[in-house]
Amino acid sequence: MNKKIKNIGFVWGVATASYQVEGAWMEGGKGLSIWDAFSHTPGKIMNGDTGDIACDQYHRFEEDVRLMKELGVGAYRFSIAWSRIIPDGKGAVNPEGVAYYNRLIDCLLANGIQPWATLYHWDLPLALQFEADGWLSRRTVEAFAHYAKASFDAFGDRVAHWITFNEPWCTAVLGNGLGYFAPGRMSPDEPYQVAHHQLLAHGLAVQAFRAGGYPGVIGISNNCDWREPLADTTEDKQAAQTSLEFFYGWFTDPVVFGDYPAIMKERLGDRLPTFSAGEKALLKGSVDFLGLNHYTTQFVSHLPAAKNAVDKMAGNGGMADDVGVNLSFDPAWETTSMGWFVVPWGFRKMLGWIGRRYPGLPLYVTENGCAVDEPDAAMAKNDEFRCRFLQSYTDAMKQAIREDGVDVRGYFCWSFIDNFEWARGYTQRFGLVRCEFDSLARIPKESFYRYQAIIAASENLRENQ
Ligand code: PNW
Repeated sequence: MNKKIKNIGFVWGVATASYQVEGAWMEGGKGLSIWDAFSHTPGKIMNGDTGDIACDQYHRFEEDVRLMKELGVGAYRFSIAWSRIIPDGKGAVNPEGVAYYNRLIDCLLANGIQPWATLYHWDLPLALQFEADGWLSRRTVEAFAHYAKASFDAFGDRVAHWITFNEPWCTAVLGNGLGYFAPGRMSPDEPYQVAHHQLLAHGLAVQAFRAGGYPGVIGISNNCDWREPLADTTEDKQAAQTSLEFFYGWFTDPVVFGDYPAIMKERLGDRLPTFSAGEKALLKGSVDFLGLNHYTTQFVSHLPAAKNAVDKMAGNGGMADDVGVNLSFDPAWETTSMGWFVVPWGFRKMLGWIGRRYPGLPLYVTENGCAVDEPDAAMAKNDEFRCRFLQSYTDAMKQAIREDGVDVRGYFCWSFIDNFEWARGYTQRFGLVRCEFDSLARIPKESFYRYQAIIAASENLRENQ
């Protein structure tokens, strides 16, 4: 029997986020966001860098779209800055903000590139942090639903792929646990509250999307590193499973099954907020697809229960004590300039784990890529490390699709262009295209051409299953 699956499609794309590339931080009627405030706070960002100008994509998107077309991608994943659409977070829509994304979306479509819009990539309107305590409050949940509906109304006729939240884990753990990202708070319990409110906001946005009858599909982009058991023991295997449930499961179980993983409820007791019956129903099945942002792998071993969460917050990924695991790595692994380990087989295993836990949902890799130390344009143009990274990770993904049968439908490289890398400022370069941050010139790197070749060679990726 012919088992060929024809025309199911596979999308190759590139990704960015508003605060990291747009610049124009006080233009077009935009309100301030928590990242504007955070980056302007002394000591928070390496070298005192800010996203005030970034890659200036706000003014240069036409050039960027031209380069994307040359690259051969079928989709561009960007994020909408909430504070451009609704400057104070909850009031009237700003027509100039809508006009900017209309220009971007129309330019993409005119060049045959599908716009994939993320609603929240961390740049919360500052007014909501001041007035409503940000994601600690239900008022922010309601404001998000209002903003999401305004975006669907403005762009839903042309944007067929929506992502509600980018990596709510980072907002929770890095923003409200370790204080490393905006809003810069340090707490053992706030991550769970902030996570809870982001999940409810996701649920309300999806409800509005479905009720509104907009064409297209909606999902969420959750990040997860692979966790490999250190030893082949029941305890370490259980530790790896627990670790993955506390990471990807924390944000994915609720939107698929309607509740948190049982292990989280057991471990955290009343530190973990609970969903009412109505909220469970709202969340259950609230994604048409899953997104995975994946960067690295670590080993996991069992750690006897430790209760001292506050003292140990900064160790081993922050929540290691709640999770009850110890993280480690193989010194032979190569690292990126972020210090992240390059382990393509971990990516393959990660995709398999998601495919088994959440069967029936299409999976998109909404971010994968690496930072390389590229002090000058000549070194950037010769980014052999990134070429090898992309080749090995996309090869691992192809194995997951063809050999393990995982329903992966697309891959987005992070990132299209070097950009503002959050707390690390401009010290980390993730782009296929170099950005000269003084002249704002764009220079394609060797990896741009490698990715172009990977795309060209993979036209029928899903055909022979
Ligand atoms: C993701 N971690 O961030 C984001 O979605 C991007 O905006 C970012 O530029 C990219 O990955 C590279 O960092 C992450 O510490 C930041 O585990 C930190 C972590 C993971 C993802």
